[in-house]
Amino acid sequence: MTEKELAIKSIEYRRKILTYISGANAGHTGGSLSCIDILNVLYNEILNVCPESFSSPERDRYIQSKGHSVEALYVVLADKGFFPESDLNTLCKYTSHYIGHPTRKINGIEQNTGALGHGLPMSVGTALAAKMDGHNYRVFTLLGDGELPEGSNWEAILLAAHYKLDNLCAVLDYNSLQITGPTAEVCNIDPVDQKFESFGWAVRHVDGHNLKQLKEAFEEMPYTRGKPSLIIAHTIKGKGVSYMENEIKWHHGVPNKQQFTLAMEELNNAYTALQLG
Ligand SMILES: Cc1ncc(C[n+]2csc(CCOP(=O)(O)OP(=O)(O)O)c2C)c(N)n1
Ligand SMILES: [Mg+2]
Repeated sequence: MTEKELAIKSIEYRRKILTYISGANAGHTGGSLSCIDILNVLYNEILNVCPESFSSPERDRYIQSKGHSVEALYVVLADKGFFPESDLNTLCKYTSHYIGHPTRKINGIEQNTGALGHGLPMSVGTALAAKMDGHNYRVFTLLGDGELPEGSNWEAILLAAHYKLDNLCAVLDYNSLQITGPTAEVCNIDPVDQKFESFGWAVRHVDGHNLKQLKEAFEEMPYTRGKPSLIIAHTIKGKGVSYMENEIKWHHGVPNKQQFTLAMEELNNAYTALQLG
């Protein structure tokens, strides 16, 4: 895909995230908008996985540890053909499997997540299994900055380095906010790069909304042979909708009719500007 095509996809995904969250009257709006560029690059440029290969042992694995942002994952999986997009009209409806956190009942989803602090440990196990079984697949996982204080992560960070898992790449969606406030105030994680490095990881910083930087960072992993890779993606919670950006209330806020119209207007304008540019 060209850079422009990828950028257009990001806007289309943002419109869909808001559409389905509004339809369900529930969802994690801010965190989905903050990670969607990361998922766009992963699924359209990096991951060796598609509906036809989803049962292949050699497929790349993506495990979304910050499971609450599942709406971002749903719109990307629908776009890649894992299920019909119309399924998302049932989001969070009684009896629907499309609930507010990832579940393996949905085609394309590798692991149930949502209780924070589980995705990285499962990714470490999956990457270790590849090494032990002689498979070449890679494992990618998405962490939130507010998720990182969960103690289970730090056992996993230690073990990933111990087992030299250079087939593992964790992406930190570093939007500096979590559910109740700024991450630095709730539980500071900085200097997070030095912490990972001291545990034996190789670390890169990128602008988490710059598709080119993201693509290069993924393509160049592992940064050091024998070390797991961490991409610290500096992001903006609510990215793409001016009144949602960096606002804690949009962690799981749902736009009302007027707010939805305004958001769509902004995204439509961005779409038109991109197409003309
Ligand atoms: C074990 C556990 N504790 C608490 C929660 C409630 N919770 C849901 S989202 C969230 C904040 C996560 O913040 P962050 O990881 O920064 O996510 P983002 O900003 O990307 O939405 C919390 C505490 C949870 N899902 N799991
Ligand atoms: Mg956060």
